This record gives sequence, C-alpha cells and structure tokens, in this order.
Amino acid sequence: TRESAKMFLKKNLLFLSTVAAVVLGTILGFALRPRNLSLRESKYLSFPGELLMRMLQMLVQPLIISSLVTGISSLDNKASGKMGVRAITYYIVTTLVAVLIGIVMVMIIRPGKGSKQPTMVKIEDLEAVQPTDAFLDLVRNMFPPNLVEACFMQYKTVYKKIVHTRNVTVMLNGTDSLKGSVSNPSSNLSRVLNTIQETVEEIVPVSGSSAGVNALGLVVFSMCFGLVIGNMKQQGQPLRDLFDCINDAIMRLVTILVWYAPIGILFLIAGKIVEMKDMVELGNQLGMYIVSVIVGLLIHGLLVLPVLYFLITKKNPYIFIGGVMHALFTALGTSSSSATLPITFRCLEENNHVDKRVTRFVLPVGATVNMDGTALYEAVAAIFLSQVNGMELNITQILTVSITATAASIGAAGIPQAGLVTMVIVVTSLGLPTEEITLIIAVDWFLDRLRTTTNVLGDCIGAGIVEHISHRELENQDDEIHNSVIEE
Ligand code: DAS
Repeated sequence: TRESAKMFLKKNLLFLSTVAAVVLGTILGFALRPRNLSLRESKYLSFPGELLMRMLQMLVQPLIISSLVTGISSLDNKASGKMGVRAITYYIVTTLVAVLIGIVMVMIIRPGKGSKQPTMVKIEDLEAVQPTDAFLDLVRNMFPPNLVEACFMQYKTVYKKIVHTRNVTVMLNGTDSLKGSVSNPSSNLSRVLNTIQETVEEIVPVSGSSAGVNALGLVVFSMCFGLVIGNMKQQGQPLRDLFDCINDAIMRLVTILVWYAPIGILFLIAGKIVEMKDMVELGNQLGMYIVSVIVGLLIHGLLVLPVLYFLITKKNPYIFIGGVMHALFTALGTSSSSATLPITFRCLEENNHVDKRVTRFVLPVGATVNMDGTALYEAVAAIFLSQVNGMELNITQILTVSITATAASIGAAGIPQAGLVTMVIVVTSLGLPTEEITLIIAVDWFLDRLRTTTNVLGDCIGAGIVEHISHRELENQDDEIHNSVIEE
C-alpha cells in the first residue's frame, strides 16, 4: 500500500496541487478581503496569476497552428473529412442540448420574477500608473505578444472601458427610472449610462467577434494549410515533420509550464476574490439567477455529457472525466479554455490515451467553437434579463434565444468573460436595452469559471467520442503505415 500510495501521489501530484491551489487561493482571497485592498494591491496579488495566463497564451497560438496542421496532414482527406463532420455534429448537438437545459432551468426557477431588487454596480477608476506598474508591465511583456495576445490587448482595452471607466455608483431599482448618485457630479447619470451602453455595444465588434474571429481565423487557416500539405505527398513531408516537431517542442514547454500553473492559479483566484468587493448585494433575484446557471451546468456536465459518452463508447464516463480533472481545475482557475488547451492536450493524451491524431484535430477547434457552458449561460442570462423587465417570451423568442445563444457561443473566443461580451447579441435579439447587462456583470467573473470548466469538459468528452467513432479509420491508417514500412 505504501508503494501504491507513492505511485498515486506521483501520478496525480500535479492535479492535487492544482486542487490545493484553488482551495488555498480561495482561502487567501477571503482572508484578505477584510483588508479592503486597493485596486492596485489586488492587481499585485493576482500578478503571478496574470503571468501564468500570458505564458499559456504565448503557447496557445503556435499550439493551435502546429497541432491542427499536424493532425489534419497526418490523416488522409477521407478520414479527416469524416472526423471533421463527426466533431462538428457533436459540437452542434451538445451545444443545442446545453441551450435547451438552460432555457428549461430559467423557465422553471424564474429568477427574474418579483420586483427588481436594487442592484448596485460599483465601478472604480483605474488609479494613475506608478513606476512599479511600469516594471510589472516590463516583466509581463517579456513574453512575446502574438495574435491571441493582440485579441487580448484589444479585448482588455475595451474591457477596461466598460469596467473601470467611471467612478460610478449606479442603483438600478425597481421602477424604470434610474436613480443613483454619480460620484463626479459633473457628469450626469444618463451620460454615464450611455457611456456604458456605447461601450457595451462597442465591445461586440471589437472583442466578441474580433477575438472570436481571430481565434476562429487561426483555426480555419491551420485546417486549410493542414489539408494542403497533407496532399503534397513526398514534397510535403519536410513540412509535416517540421510541424510535428514544433508540436512536440510546444508540448515540452507545456510540461515545464505546468509546474508553475498551480502557483499562478492560487494568486489568480485570490486576486479575483479580493477584487470581488465590487460584488453587488446579491438580491434574491441574482442569487436565483446564479443557481439557475449552476444547476444547468451541473446537469449538462455531470449528467448529459457522461450519459452521451457512455451511450456511444460503452465505457465508464467518470473514469474518463477523472483523467481530465487537472484540465478542469485549470479551466476553473484561469476561466479561459484556450489558456487551458495545453493542459487539456496533456490530460487526454497521457491520462486517457486518446489518439494524438484526434486530439490535435478536435481540441483546438473545440476550444474555439465548442462552448456548451457559454451557450447555456447566455440563454439563462438573456431570459433572466427579459424576466426582470417583465417580458413573457413567446415560442418564437425562445427559438431566437436558442439560435443566437448557440451562435454567440461559437463566436466567443476562449478568453475570460468572452461569453459576457457576445451575450450582447442574444440580449439585443430580444429587443432588450444592452445596458441591462450591467445587472449581471458583477457576478460574471464567478460564473465564467464554471461555464469555462463545462466548455473544457465538453471538448474532452468530444475527443473521446470522436476517437471511438473514428477508430476504424485510425486503424486503417495504422495498417497503411505499417504496410508501407514493410514494403520499404
Ligand atoms: N471564458 C470563456 C472560455 O474560455 C467562456 C466564456 O466567457 O463564456 O471558454
């Protein structure tokens, strides 16, 4: 037993340390809250976590390109075509199921019912930059910006506009008229509100689609390039070897980085919990809204996806999920599917032994377009906001929400709070004013973690299912390689 305990520890040390990081980060965060740290101090606290995010982001772009190009070019067109169709079918089916679960939950729990509780949205000014911030920026930018970074920068700039623009305390209370005190009396409330309104609208073209499109563009480019060099028989071999080698090199970098991840996650969570002082007094409405999202995500993640996995593969889904727990906790800590991608690869290939030709194809696409958690969340949030505004949705509007929530989740990039951004599409499709979204911003950082974890779980289950269905093509491919080696 001592031997087996040592083996267990060695095998799961990383996973256990990530769990410990989430727990300790939460404890540290709550221990520091009474200290009322300033915005800058909480930024310092989460700095090690931000470094982790940037190191992971630095790997994501080359990882998506090299894994997709290698994955697709290593399969013949027929096999990759079939695998692609299966993956896309899985994505659409599971995302629609997630949306339906979300709609049922929010229609049963009806969190938006009853009078609108006063909801305080507290937004603070960004304090002036200090030399120490400049130093931190220097360290931060040691990791080369890249396309994903470009999305982040655009996204961050606009994100700051919406969250840290004004020193505003806006009380949205029961009646339609907005009452509230604006800390700098010079600017009147409506001007501030339409500042929020225009920035909310602004963020859709900038970060919702651009981050989504950029990440999506990267995926589409890599798939086309992989298809082309897959068809360049002998001539393409050096390129195929090159990308294969880049992929292995990136995964070696991940192996090094993965030891730092728990430390980064600890400070990421602690920093977020300290910042949580913007948290609104949770009226029972918002409380029930959070319950609707969480119950929906749990049903989808712990029931629907495992049952689907079992029905198709006849294997125990919970053992499969056990193998990816490290990736799920990383998603919980970073609230970014694309930042978790390097660890998702490791978990599926090393713990669950999923064929690399499948993971390299399914995971990069999945992390960008397959977001069950986000789709469910957007359906719940949009319908919650309509309930808060006393709207009764008819079947057409319900269908509209299903379509727009699915589309918005595909458009969302795998970056923090992308789902909040693309939700503007769903809210607008219901004819609701977009500044309603300020109602749910304060709790979004928490729900983002949970929906991102569900997104990553959906990608993992998808890889397991696609591998199972495609095992015949993969075996044929192995035989062909085997025979050609014998011929040589
Ligand atoms: N945080 C996004 C992700 O990485 C999901 C979201 O914001 O909805 O999957």
